[in-house]
Amino acid sequence: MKITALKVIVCSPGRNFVTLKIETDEGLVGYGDATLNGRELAVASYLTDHINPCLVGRDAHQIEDIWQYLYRGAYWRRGPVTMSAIGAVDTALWDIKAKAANMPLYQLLGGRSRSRVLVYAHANGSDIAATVEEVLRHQEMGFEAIRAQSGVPGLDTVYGVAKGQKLYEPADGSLPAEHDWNTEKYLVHTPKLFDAVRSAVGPDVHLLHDAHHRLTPIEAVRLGRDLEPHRLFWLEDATPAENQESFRLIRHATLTPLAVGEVFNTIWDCKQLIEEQLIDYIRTSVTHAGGITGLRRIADFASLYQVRTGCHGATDLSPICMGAALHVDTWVPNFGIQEYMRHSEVTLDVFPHDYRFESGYMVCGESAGHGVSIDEKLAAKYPYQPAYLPINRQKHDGAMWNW
Ligand code: GCO
Ligand code: MG
Repeated sequence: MKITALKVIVCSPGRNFVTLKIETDEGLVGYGDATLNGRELAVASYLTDHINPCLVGRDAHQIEDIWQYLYRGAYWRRGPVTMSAIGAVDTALWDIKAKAANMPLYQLLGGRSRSRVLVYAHANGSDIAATVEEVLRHQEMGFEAIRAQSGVPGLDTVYGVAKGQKLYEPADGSLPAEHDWNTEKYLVHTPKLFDAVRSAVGPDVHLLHDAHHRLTPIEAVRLGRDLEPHRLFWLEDATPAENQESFRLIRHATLTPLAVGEVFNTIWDCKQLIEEQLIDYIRTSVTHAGGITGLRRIADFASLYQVRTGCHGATDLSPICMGAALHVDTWVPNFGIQEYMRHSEVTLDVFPHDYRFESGYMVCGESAGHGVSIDEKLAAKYPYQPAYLPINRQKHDGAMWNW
C-alpha cells in the first residue's frame, strides 16, 4: 500500500492544532497529531517542507522503517519539533495499518489488558475553598482521581488556575503573558490546600498535584514530605529534569510518588530516571514522544523498572492524541493513569471521535484505527491564531523563572 499524499491541517477551534493526514493508493487514510503548543508552525513546516516530500511513494505498512528513516535519516536527532513531526507520521501510519486490518488499534499492539482507562481530572480554584468545591464537583461527576491546583495568596497568577470563569487554557496570549512566582509562598500554601482537600474528599479519591518544574530538588523534598500524610497519587514535575540525577535527592528523601515527562520526547530524556527507579510514572505523550512507536518503546523500557505510564493529556494535545493514547492505555501492561483535561465542544466537533467518558474512566471505541478523524470543512472555519504559553518571573525582582 503506497502513500500517495500527505497534508498538514492547521486550525484553531478554541485553540491551535496541527494535524497530519496521510492518504494511500488503497483509499485508506490515517491521522496524526503534530501539535506543539506555542510552536505549532515550526512542526507544520518541518512536515510540509522536510518530511512529506520524502514519504510519497513509500509503503505505508513499513511503520518501523519509516520511523527509523525519519529519526536516523535527519542526522539531527531528537527535540520536540522533530519528534512531534515523527509522532504525527507514526500515529497516522498505525491508524492506516489498523484500518487495513479492520481492527481497533489496541488489537495490533497486543490486545486488551483492561476493560477501561482510569483518568484524572483537573480541579482548579483561585483559593483553597474554591478548589475544594471544584474537587467535590469532580468527585460527584464520578472521577476517582483528581488533580488539585489553587491560587497562592500574594501571587497574581498561578499555573493551572484560570482567570474568572474561563476554562483553564495554558496558551492564552498572542504574546507570552507574564506570571509572577514565589516559592516560599507556594510551599507554605500547598500543604494547607491538601489538608483541606483530603479532609473534604475522604481517603478513597486519588489526589494529584503539578509543581510544574518550579522547585529546586531540596524544595521538592520539603513539599513531598509535607504532603506525605495525604498520600498523593503523584507529585508531578517537581523540578526540571534536564539533569536527571537531581531526582536522586528527592527520591531518597520522600515517600510521595513522583511523575515526570510531559516535556520529554525520547527514551533518552528519561533513561536514567527510569533505570534508577527515580520516578514512579512516566508522562510522555503519543504526540511528543515520536508516536505510538516512540511511546511504546518508552513504556516497555519503563515496565522493566516498575515505572508506570501516566500520559500527558492536556487540551493542547488534539483529540487524535487522546484517541491514540487510549488505545495504548488499553493495551499497555504497566498502565498507571491517563490525564483527561476535557476538550471544548467546538474542538470535539472538529475532531469526530469514538472514545467516551464513563464515570471516572475513558473507553476507547471499537472502530478500525484509533477512532479519531478531522472534519476538514469545519476546521477551515477556524484559522490559526498566534497563541503563546505564559512565562514566569520572580515576584520580588522580576528575574525569569520556570513557567
Ligand atoms: C499538564 C501540563 C499542561 C502543560 C501544557 C503545556 O500537566 O497537563 O502541565 O498544563 O502546561 O500542556 O502546553
Ligand atoms: Mg503538567
